[in-house]
Amino acid sequence: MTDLILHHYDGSPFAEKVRLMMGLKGLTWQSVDIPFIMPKPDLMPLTGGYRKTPVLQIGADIYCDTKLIAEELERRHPSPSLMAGGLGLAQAVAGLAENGMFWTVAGFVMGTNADKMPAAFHEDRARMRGATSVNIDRLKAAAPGHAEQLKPQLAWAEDLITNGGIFLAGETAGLADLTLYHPLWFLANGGRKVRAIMEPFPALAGFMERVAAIGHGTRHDMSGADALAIAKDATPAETSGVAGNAEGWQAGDQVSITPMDYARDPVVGALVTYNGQEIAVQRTDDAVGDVTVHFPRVGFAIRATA
Ligand SMILES: N[C@@H](CCC(=O)N[C@@H](CS)C(=O)NCC(=O)O)C(=O)O
Repeated sequence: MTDLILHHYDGSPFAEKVRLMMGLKGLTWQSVDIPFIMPKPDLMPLTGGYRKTPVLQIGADIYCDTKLIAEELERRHPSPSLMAGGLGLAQAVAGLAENGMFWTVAGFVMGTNADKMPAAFHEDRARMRGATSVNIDRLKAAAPGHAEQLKPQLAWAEDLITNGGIFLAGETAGLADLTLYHPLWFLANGGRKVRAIMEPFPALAGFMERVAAIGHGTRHDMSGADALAIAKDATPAETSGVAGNAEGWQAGDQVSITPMDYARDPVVGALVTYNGQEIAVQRTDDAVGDVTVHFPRVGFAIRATA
């Protein structure tokens, strides 16, 4: 049986990025369907509080954030490589696709479809962003502004595609393509009214077809309870340890790790990895025993708790 367990839901764009990683590498994986709003009762024992989607579980090791998931999949399953064009290209594309486009797409899709979404969804996302209340009228009124912000970014995406080859780095698909693709996929799935904004950019449609053809590898469903039992039976893998760092963190320090952008739920544990790219804590939970929760260093804050 495969040891790759992806906790995700079908509508999640960031999860689509990882499903395509599985496809690009031809991997077989277990799919645990998680709720798209809190509470996420079978996920929290694994992550210790991190709630974003997706999360990759390998035994008692839990990988948070798609940037780290990509690197971990590449480390464990190097061939075929995800890194066509290099990791730097993928991170640069992420600046446009995930820091820029994703938010304008989300604002445009949510604002345009606000009346179709359940109140619980709006409340959850407002809480996740740190807002104290939901204002549907303001969401709707902001949609045209998001659309205008999005148009130049779609033109830049079109420009990247037309100046690339079949894929951004030439003949071979890589992480940069999956990174650019998933906000476009979100937009394309947002209904006829929002999809129309892509019409002046014909290269986007061809690019999306080529990336979609990569597929998702081989997916098997698994229950959340089975995933918890697997974590409980497993032991966290050896880590690369805590290397010297300007902040002075030492192995075993009790720390909290928190996303710096949104969904700032702290994960508390003993620091076991700090290697420049990645940080990880080990923690214990009755449902899963000892688990190591891994994060990218970039974009996450570490604070001492003891
Ligand atoms: N930087 C994160 C972003 C993940 C993210 O924001 N995912 C969205 C879904 S596409 C999310 O977590 N939404 C709230 C939720 O699913 O609870 C990553 O690369 O994994």
